[in-house]
Amino acid sequence: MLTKINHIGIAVKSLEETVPFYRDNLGMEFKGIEDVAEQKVRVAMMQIGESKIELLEPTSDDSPVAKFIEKSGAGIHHVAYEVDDVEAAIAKLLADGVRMVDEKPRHGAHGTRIAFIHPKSSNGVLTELCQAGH
Ligand code: CMX
Repeated sequence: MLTKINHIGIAVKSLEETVPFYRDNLGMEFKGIEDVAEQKVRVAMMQIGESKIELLEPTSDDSPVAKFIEKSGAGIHHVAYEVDDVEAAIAKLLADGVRMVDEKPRHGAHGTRIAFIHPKSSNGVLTELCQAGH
């Protein structure tokens, strides 16, 4: 069902303050910033080899990422796994009794279709299913 890790999401207070560390100190390639209105976040995608780091800045106080930073501070927020068919993956997990945040796919960054597994069902790690955009 899962084909590889698509990206690791990291919650940050400010992209402007954080991107230079990943780009200049760690030497990752900055792929640009995208506003994901549906998720109330601004996203900077950083590329390192075939792996990606997604920096997430909340755009409003009621953003899930704002709530996360308030409770836990900035840091690793979720792990995203790539799937070929996000609907099929959701259906399999629901049939297995796994609690989904999203029972239907939502729009993620870069044209992806995403769905989150609730952290209560994945041992405290917010887990994202991510189907690449076409
Ligand atoms: N990792 C681990 N646990 C998390 C978490 C995270 N990132 N975010 C929330 N939780 C935990 C909370 O600590 C809380 O635990 P307790 O009940 O033990 O206190 C529990 O989950 C519920 O959290 P909440 O914020 O009080 O309640 P909500 O149900 O409103 O929100 C969640 C939780 C996961 C559904 C919400 O944060 C969410 O929908 N997240 C997904 C959306 C998102 O993060 N989008 C940005 C990514 C965009 C992209 O990749 O393109």
